[in-house]
Amino acid sequence: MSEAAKTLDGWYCLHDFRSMDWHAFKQLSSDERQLAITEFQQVFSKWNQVADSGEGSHAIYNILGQKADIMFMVLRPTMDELLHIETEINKTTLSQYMIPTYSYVSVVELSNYLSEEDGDPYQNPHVRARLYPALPKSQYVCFYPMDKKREGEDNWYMLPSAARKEMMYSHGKIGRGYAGKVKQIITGSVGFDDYEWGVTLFAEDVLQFKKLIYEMRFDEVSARYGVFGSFFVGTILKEDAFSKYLYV
Ligand code: 76R
Repeated sequence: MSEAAKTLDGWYCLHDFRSMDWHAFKQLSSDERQLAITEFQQVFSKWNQVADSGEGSHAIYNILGQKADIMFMVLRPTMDELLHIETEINKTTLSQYMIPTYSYVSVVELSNYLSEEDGDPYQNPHVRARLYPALPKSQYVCFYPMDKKREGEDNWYMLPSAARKEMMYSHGKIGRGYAGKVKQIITGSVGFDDYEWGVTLFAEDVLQFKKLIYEMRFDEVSARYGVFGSFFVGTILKEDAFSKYLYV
């Protein structure tokens, strides 16, 4: 048996995708629509209080294309809090006009391929900043789930740890070439959802997602072992623009 990668695990993560049922929403009077928006904004203000106290983080994006209209990405110290948040969204009036289209459950993950440090990593401020991240307010987001292949000769999990380490070094090197352009958050989902990881990327220039992901496709770890789910790309939905977005 090859040695399992060791992971550090941070905040739990829910990616919750919804599509607007504009037809149904338009049937409401403008007063009813306004009430639904105001009620939903109260949910946001609770999330903001949590974020301000450093007990979690969230990001809200408009998704382009027909897979969804809105993505809520929420980070919390426990999975139970995410369950509470999902239920809270579902109980709002606005959610009656939103169709759930996809969701992803995972936990912020750092693996030990490139860093073998002394001491308790959970006490290291640099590590903590990555395990419990305040999500950036970048203009664009890109999310997709992925696996590492387990097929015949191409089985990531049968490789000796030194071989995986070498490939992850090359992966990290490409990634670092995008420092300052793309911020990535890797969340682990083995045992939690259908793929093994969620990849969430943030950038100010949407084209950098394509450039980074394309470059990685030619790198062995992605070229040989990467298996990808659906891609979602979107633009930030700032809270002050929320009622404008919902104006019909
Ligand atoms: O944690 C670190 O920053 C150290 C290096 C590193 C690890 C261990 C790293 C760097 N990644 C790691 C792990 Mn990554 N990453 C992806 C994708 O589309 C594709 O081809 C793959 C999707 C992108 C775009 C990306 C970006 N990475 C992982 C893992 C877990 C692997 C495992 O445990 O087997 C996955 C699934 C994954 C996938 N990676 C980086 C980036 C970027 C931009 C970096 C540089 C980060 C930086 O140094 O700032």
